[in-house]
Parts: sequence; structure tokens; C-alpha cells
Amino acid sequence: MTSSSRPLAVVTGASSGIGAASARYLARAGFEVVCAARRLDRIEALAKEIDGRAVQCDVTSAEDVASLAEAVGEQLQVLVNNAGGAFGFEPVADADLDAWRQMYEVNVIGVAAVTKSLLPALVAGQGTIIVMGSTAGQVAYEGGGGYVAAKHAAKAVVDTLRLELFDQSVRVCEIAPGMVRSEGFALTRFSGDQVKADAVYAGVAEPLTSEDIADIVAWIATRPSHVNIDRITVRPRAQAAQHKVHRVQ
Ligand code: 8X3
Repeated sequence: MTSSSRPLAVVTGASSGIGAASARYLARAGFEVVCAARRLDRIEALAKEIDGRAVQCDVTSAEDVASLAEAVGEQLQVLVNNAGGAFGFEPVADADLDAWRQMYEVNVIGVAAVTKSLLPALVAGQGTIIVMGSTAGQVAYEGGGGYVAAKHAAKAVVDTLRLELFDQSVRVCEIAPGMVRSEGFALTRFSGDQVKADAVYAGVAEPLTSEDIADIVAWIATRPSHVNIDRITVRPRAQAAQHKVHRVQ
């Protein structure tokens, strides 16, 4: 518990989309939330809104991750490893290798770095680790390339960690969302090309929202402490499988 007597949660990538929504839902569920992200102005506004704290953190920076651990202190109840993203949609034959490295760095090394650094506090706080995976961690798709590879790796990190922590009071969980229409995911993937980003959701009546995922984050975090939700795969009703999407033209 924290000095405010609320249980403490950390959300990375909290400046927008699923991260910001998760911070709001956890605050509503009674947590003091440390909102961690690169964009300080955004997380400061969010922290003010939800009576939490803002810590500027690029999960690929060792210094930032160390500062985050320092801000957290000795006990932590929930860590949402949400920071991540897809950069590019090119086939493997045209792979942008720098983008692939960047994706591995943020989606995999970032998760490992933040988890490693906050693990003592999570053990002390009988905490819950939630990793934001993806259906891209379960199946390949054309153009998925580096993102598919990185999310498969993130899933492997989750499963490894759960085995390694089997005798500790720490839960290890993954949420694997399919099509979520969030503020920045598709736009980032297509380097700001709004037309290409919009095409991802074209004709889909109701893609998932960031709030749909945040609701699951808060639900996982508030289960009785002996209940470990290993993995939740969640898609909009219109997406029966990665390639099987109902679109109305
Ligand atoms: C997002 C799901 O289908 O764009 O992680 O890879 S997908």
C-alpha cells in the first residue's frame, strides 16, 4: 500500500489509448496510479484528473526505468506493461530492420526492463503483472513482420516469467487484443498516414475501444489474489479470426 493507503499501480504508455484508459479504470477501481510515458504534458494532465502521479518514462531508457522504480518505492500492487507499438507494415522481403529493432526494443526489452526493475516491489506488494500482448503474438499475418515477431516474443516472456515466479505471490497475466480502434496504434504503424490508418477499420461496425481493454485490465487486477488470469484473447465480434473480419461497405 502507499502512503495514501490506496494500492499502487503503474501503467506504462499511459499518455494515450489503452494505457490512458487503463490508468482511468484502475483509478476508478481504487488504485493510486503512476502514469508513465514519454509525453510529460499528457501524463501530468491525466495524473491530475485521476489523482495519480506522472513519471516521465521511455521504457527503452535504462535511466528512465531506474527513475520509475525509484518513484514507485518498496511496494507495488499492479504493473501494466502497456508501452509498445507497431512500426511499419512491409513484407519481410522489404523489412525495415531499424524499425524491427525498435519494435523488439519497446515491445520486448521494454517489458523485460520495467518488469525486472519493479519486481522486488511487486514481490513485496504481492503484485500483479499485466502485459499488453496482441493477437499478433498468436498468429502471423502478411505485413505483420517485425510486430508479429515482437509480440510472439512478449508472449514468451510472459509464459517464462509465470513459470519462474510460481512460488512467489505475484500473478503474471497477458491480455491479447485483436482489432482495437485506439488513438494512435494504426497511425503509428503507418507513420501518420490517416487514410491507411482508417482503412484498417473500414466497414467494421464496432472495433474494440481502449475502454474495452481497460475494463479487462481493471477486472484482472481486482480478482481475488489466488486467481491468476493467464491470458485473455479479446476481439471485436466482427473479427472471428485475424483475417476473418466482417466489413460492411
Ligand atoms: C493489434 C492487433 O491485428 O493489428 O495488436 O496485430 S493487430
